[in-house]
Amino acid sequence: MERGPLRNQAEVARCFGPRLAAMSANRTYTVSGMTCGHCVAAVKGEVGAVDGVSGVEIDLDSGRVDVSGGDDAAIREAIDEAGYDIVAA
Ligand SMILES: [Cu+2]
Repeated sequence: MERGPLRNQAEVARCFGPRLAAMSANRTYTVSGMTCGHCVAAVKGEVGAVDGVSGVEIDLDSGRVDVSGGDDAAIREAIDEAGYDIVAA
């Protein structure tokens, strides 16, 4: 009989390891053009809808956008989609 739990754990790590790593990554972007709470909400909405993103924190004054999880390229696209420019990441 196979040692189910151990084998499963290894399989889970192999299958989901990279995905879990991507999902738990924290990224910071500096975005220009956000001038009010509506801008913040727009960026938050677009970025928050990206696959794998579990959290978005935005500081309006500095333009700092902290994103938990998700794919870098998809996050950049979402910020662009919301109508704002990334000046640093
Ligand atoms: Cu605004």
